Amino acid sequence: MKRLLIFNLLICACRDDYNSSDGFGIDTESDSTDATTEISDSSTSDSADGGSGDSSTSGNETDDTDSDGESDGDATSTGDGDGDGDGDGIFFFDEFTEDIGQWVYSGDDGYALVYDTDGMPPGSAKISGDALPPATARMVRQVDLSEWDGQSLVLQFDARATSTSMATNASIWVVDADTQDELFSETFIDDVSMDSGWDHYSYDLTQAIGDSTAIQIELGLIDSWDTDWNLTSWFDNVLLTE
Ligand SMILES: [Ca+2]
Ligand SMILES: [Ca+2]
Repeated sequence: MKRLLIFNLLICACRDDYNSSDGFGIDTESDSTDATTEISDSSTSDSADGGSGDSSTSGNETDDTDSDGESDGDATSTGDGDGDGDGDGIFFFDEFTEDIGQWVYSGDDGYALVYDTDGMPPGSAKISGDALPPATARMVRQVDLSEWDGQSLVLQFDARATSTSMATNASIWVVDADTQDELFSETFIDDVSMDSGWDHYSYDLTQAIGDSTAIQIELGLIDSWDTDWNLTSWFDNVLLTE
């Protein structure tokens, strides 16, 4: 609805300009100058937001104020509601090309979160270590949902887990960042043997989020054994979209 309103407003602004020009009988030469100016504005605006990039908040804010009303695509992409202002519907996409980015470790001291060269392609976040039960080891990333429109929220990632027994496991938790209430959890690699290999996982979190305005995405493993089974998990291509 928000996108439609913005688009309609831009169309109205454009029509008003057109009608007032006709109404005041501006001559052909003058119209031609206006048209040239508008084309010039349009061109500048489009190049400023980088075309496919839409990479900066300032770029879209500039587009919001342009009155040419033409279809540069920003009228529909500005209101994507993901709160980061880049108009692409992506909250974040972590490929771990160089480091673990904004993820932080949370869990038992016996485990640690580090950057690793394994991955899909190489470069991932790795959790490994050992602890006495009950213990979890998680990598956590906070997400601001205050601008989210509530329509759709999907988390995807690639994961691999290994151990030296049948204890290989990996889990996802989604937690309200303000109350720490658990909104969703699932053990998606559940006590399998040795090496799960890389696989892709996708979760529609739309219903689970409720009215939370900030959440934590948590990915990790559960250590339920006194024994050190060399539990390790890797995560790559973590993508949250609306
Ligand atoms: Ca990677
Ligand atoms: Ca253990």
